[in-house]
Amino acid sequence: MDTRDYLNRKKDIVDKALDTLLPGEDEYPQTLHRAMRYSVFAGGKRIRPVLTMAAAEAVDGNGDDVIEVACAMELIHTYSLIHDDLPAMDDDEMRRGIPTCHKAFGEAPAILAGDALLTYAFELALKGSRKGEEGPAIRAVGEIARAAGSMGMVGGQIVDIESEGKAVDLAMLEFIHTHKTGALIRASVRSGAIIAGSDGEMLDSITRYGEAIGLAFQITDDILDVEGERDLIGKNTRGDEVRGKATYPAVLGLGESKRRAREWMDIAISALEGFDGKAEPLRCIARYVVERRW
Ligand code: GRG
Repeated sequence: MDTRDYLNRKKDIVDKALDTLLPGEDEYPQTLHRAMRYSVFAGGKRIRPVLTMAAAEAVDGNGDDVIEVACAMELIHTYSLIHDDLPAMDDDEMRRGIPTCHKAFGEAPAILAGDALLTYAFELALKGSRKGEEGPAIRAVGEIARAAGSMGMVGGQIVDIESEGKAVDLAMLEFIHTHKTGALIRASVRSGAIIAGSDGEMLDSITRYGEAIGLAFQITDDILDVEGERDLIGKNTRGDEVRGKATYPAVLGLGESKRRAREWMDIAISALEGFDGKAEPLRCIARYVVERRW
């Protein structure tokens, strides 16, 4: 299977859907809608929505049927990037190769654009979920909410901020990574699979896959911050070191971090052992996650 071709095709579907689903730039209040669209269409790999679609396909569903939920995952992700870049958090000037939302629009519009993306994501997820059975839909949306909140991404973010400049052990580092990044990736695959009708052992396997690639993804992100190319990544590198962030390279060194990223990739692929060819995109994405250069 040609991974790049698959990712590009799905990214195209996601981009078109986002364009249709998001309020237009000329829709009142324009500043807010422009800021939302600015960050959503600044680029981005769309890995979370593609995972939602690929997970639905792996359990014999149709990727297109979960498109709204897939888009909702990307909106939550984009909101988190906008807020993470704010002066009160990482205070970053560049994201996805262009000035960050607050640099382009000001702090208040950036905060509100993030808020609006997060809330719209749930409106969208519910709308999309209503196409299928009500039970799985409600369950999926509840899981996305939990993954985004204090027990998931936001919880990981606060621990990450509080541990800046402090000595962090591996257990704490894994807590940060599994919550800050892993929770949303896990929810991306689980929501796709749940809405496509999956449950029981199959869903457990998809969950193990999601948890493993979440870790592989964040370890690779840490490695790219050390040795990636700024122009490819679209933001300044070495930011983690400057801020004294808890990262795998800082705790374990680069070599061991690379070994662990590959180990989690293997665990992700093994989790799909009982699946047929329809899970091939998920297997390819697991490899892509650690081999990517941005
Ligand atoms: C709740 C404010 C708030 C933050 C949550 C997501 C996050 C925590 C912070 C963003 C900074 C960061 C490095 C997070 C780790 C997750 C991550 C690797 C984000 C980048 O995701 P990609 O590579 O980005 O998928 P693109 O631009 O391709 O979508």
